[in-house]
Amino acid sequence: MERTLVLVKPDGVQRGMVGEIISRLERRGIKLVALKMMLVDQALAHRHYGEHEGKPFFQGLVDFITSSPLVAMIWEADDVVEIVRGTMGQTNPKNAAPGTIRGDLGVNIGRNLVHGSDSPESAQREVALFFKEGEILDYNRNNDPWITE
Ligand code: YYY
Ligand code: MG
Repeated sequence: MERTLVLVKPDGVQRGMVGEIISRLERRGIKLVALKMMLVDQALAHRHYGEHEGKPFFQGLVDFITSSPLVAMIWEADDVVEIVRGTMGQTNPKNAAPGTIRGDLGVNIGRNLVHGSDSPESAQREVALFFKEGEILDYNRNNDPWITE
């Protein structure tokens, strides 16, 4: 089963959007298998956003993501990376479709509320950065047959 890392970034926590964002993902039908609130340090921020090192927005991004607590989660489903990216909307909330998290709740690319891994490979790497295997739970949901055939 595919997994993805989702972060409610510091702006989402500060704005009281944690419940709203989790609720949207829950309603989609995907399964929550790990969740914690944490303060990300510089080292983790650099590793998580390593692909963006050297870009003009990198330092601002690291400062922002380490500035205040965030909520880290792992969600599970077939094709969950693609499903979550769709529910999040485009990177820049200005261009994100209405009905998506970013399109409904944000206006600025540097305050886009949520992170979701961009490929199954990134997801594996990011899940391992944020969670120990023992923090990821394996359980059944009785309504699964009503969500996927
Ligand atoms: O995966 P996603 O979050 O949608 O976008 P990325 O291209 O990976 O960029 C990571 C993060 O960096 C983005 O969510 C906001 C920020 N950012 C920015 O502040 N300015 C940019 N021009 C591009 C990205
Ligand atoms: Mg990305």
